[in-house]
Amino acid sequence: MPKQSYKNAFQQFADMDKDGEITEQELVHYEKLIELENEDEKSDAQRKMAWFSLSGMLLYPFAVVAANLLGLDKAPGILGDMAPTYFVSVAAIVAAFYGKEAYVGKKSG
Ligand SMILES: [Ca+2]
Repeated sequence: MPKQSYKNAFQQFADMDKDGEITEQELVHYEKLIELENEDEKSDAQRKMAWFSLSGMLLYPFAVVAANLLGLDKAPGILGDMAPTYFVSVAAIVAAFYGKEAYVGKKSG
């Protein structure tokens, strides 16, 4: 049953002139469409990841302060020890993202 409905959905989507047949041209078009959609999703995910990393970096000092205020006496020290590794890793992620954006923008623009 699910197999059937999947096929129907595919047929409806790929069959652009709705004549009930999927020609090679329609298949190529469909393939391109899916490819573009995936590309879009991928760049969305990467953008989200870069923003998440960046906000983590910006909120890091507040986490140290918050841990201190909460009376977690060891947490600020541990966070402080982690900071160098953390900042370098996040900077690498963010740099990779913007580098890629710049490269792709240059290539297509
Ligand atoms: Ca058709």
